[in-house]
Amino acid sequence: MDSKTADEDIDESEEDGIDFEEDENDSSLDSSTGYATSEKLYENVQNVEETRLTASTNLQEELRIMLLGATGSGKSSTGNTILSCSAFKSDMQLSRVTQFCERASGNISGQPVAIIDTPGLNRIHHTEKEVTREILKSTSLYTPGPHVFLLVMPVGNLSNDDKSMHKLIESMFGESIWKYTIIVFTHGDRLEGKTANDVIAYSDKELRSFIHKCSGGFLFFNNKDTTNYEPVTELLKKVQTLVAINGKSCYTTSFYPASERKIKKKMEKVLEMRKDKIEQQERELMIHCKTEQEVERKKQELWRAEENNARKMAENPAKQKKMSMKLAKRCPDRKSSI
Ligand SMILES: Nc1nc2c(ncn2[C@@H]2O[C@H](COP(=O)(O)OP(=O)(O)O)[C@@H](O)[C@H]2O)c(=O)[nH]1
Ligand SMILES: [Mg+2]
Repeated sequence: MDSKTADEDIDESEEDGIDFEEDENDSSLDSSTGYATSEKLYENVQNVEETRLTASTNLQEELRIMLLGATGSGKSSTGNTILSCSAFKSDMQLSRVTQFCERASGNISGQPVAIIDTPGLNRIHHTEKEVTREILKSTSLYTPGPHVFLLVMPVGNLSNDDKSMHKLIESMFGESIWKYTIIVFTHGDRLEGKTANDVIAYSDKELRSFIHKCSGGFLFFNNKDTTNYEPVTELLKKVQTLVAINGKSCYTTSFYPASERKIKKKMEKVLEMRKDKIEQQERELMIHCKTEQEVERKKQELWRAEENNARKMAENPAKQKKMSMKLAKRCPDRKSSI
């Protein structure tokens, strides 16, 4: 495999005279958002693991549900409870927790669902930024976007970590995210005979105001009791109600805060510019790898590296400026911005 870094290649791309100018009429850009369409950018990408658990013959639209929350909050277990099988790794052993977004499909009482599990939004495995990147990337990957986010947290009052995580979520996804959010309190086995509503009624004010913010309300899951399917059917009803309240729309990347949208636009431009190089590297993988699985794994690695580099370029105005100036010298007639 070509061992050149994306940065080195980008310098070469300049030699090739790649145009950094923004083209508003580019047909690869979504006309409403101005971003490159995900179909265009990710047409050959499969950088998340997809597990088809149930061959669904149902023609109903699949509901896309994305799990968010801290490491150890019970996201993967909740995904498994919903799908009634061990689709996601769930463990407190750090080496086994989810590092990348993963998707698994199944159905709830005949309704097709796709669950997207995500790495924890706290700094155990990765830096916060890397996790943020991974989640944002996969949000745009599952076009047009999730119908619902499940914010998974163990039952209890809000800690300072919870509050800063909520701030992080809002800065990543914009305030609109709360319109698409249902809170799932895990460890329902701790209720000790109290009703879920009583637990919330006697919880502190901050938790109750946070629940107010989330349009989908809350429910409790006991992931240790796999014999009780009732919470899962209750969840489906809540998801369907929320989808109705949102006019059957789903969360899209157009809700990203302006700063994130700007980065994303630049990032997609860099990836678009590098498309030929990436495709060339993909062809080389096909020659050098022994099995299809190896090709897929290497492709995932390649895309992760490319996207991380594109993000770094997009986030680093100094580097962009350097690139633009180089280009301007080479091609003085061009408006050089990415
Ligand atoms: N008692 C109890 N344990 C749970 C529940 N949900 C998750 N756990 C445990 O909490 C730990 C972390 O769960 P996991 O799903 O891996 O969390 P994630 O990091 O958010 O994906 C695991 O040991 C689970 O078995 C629950 O409802 N009740
Ligand atoms: Mg997990």
